[in-house]
Amino acid sequence: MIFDTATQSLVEAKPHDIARLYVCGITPYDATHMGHASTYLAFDTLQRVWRDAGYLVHYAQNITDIDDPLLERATATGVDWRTLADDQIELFRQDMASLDVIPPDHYVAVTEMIGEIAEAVCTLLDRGIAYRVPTEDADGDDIYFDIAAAQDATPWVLGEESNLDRDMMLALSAERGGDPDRAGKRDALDPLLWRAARVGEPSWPARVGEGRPGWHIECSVIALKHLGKDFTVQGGGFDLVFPHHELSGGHASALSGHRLAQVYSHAGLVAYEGEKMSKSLGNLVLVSRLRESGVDPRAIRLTILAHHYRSNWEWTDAVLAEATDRLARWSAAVSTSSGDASHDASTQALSAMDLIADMRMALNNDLDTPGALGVLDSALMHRIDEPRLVVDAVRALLGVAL
Ligand code: 5CA
Ligand code: ZN
Repeated sequence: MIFDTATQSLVEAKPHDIARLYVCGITPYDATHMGHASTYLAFDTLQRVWRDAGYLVHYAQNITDIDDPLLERATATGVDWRTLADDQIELFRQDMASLDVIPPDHYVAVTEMIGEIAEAVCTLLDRGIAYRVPTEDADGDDIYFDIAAAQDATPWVLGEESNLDRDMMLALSAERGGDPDRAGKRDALDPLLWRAARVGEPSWPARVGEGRPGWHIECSVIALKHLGKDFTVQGGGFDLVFPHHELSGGHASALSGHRLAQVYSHAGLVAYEGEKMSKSLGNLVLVSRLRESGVDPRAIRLTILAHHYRSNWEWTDAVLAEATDRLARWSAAVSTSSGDASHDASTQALSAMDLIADMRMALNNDLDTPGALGVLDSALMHRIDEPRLVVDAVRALLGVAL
């Protein structure tokens, strides 16, 4: 069972055969902060629970390696945007590996998909679900998605995923990369599909006109290509509910005639020093810096897992210290339990299989990692009959090697 943002309820994310998962990837600058790590660990847990239940998992993730914020950062720091993106992607990969996150099967950069995204924009134009808006500072037109036309032509309905009212949508669109005040649009909420080439900005030749893709269409096209339509779970942080997931759902529906995904799942946001940890505010705790300062990545992982994935929580030194203690306690407990040194052999040992069943039950209930940690905390105070089984289960289900 997992919580679905669209229906606001717990639903079975139970694939028929293969579990297909898409999680929105990084825009590669200021990687990898604890907010990123927390979101990717939430879906890593989902993948582990599916695998444990015997499903094959197909997992795709994008890299937004061309977008306004990345270009702005490159300009501000005088670094070539490609170099910035490549360095940050490499750092992200290392951080994820250090945290034992199972990598996606398809890890796809937007810049590898420009041709296919441009063709999708052509298709939407041909179907009358996209339109051109003339520009003053470019030779070609910008191209926008026509929300009203998409709702007429497809089963998709604006708001069915986010459940927000129009005023809220307008506010969030302005805040999160949209341009509700752009003149010439049919609806203020219509999102950009294709941006005509501007002087000094990277662009690619295409049938729709030289330019580069908008944000939401990238994820729709990458997900459709690698997972197909109507896949099992679309994931990301809670900041992506609107406009990003709502509109990538609209684009996918306009392209395929089907829903993007069966379940929309969102991870809560990690804060630091009182505010959402974000690149724009600069209040970042980076995985790589903690690693450099000698923090055990398993303790970082346990810090994140100690919070339910849907809760908003704050990174502090204290939560890291608690996780470091827990790691030490668990490690000591499994080695003592194996050697049986300090436990009274005459008392009844706890059954490893029962303990593992309790962990599974917690995780199957909307990925309740704090519950699973609690099961281990209390069980590991006792002698366990087969501690190796527990070590294996903690490794497989929680990604922590004791
Ligand atoms: N490239 C887009 C998605 S297509 C993007 O949002 N990139 S990002 O680098 O800003 O974020 C990468 C992932 O981390 C997204 O799923 C986002 O929702 C999540 N995220 C960002 N900040 C936080 C935070 N403070 N807490 C939890 N998750 C976060
Ligand atoms: Zn995305």
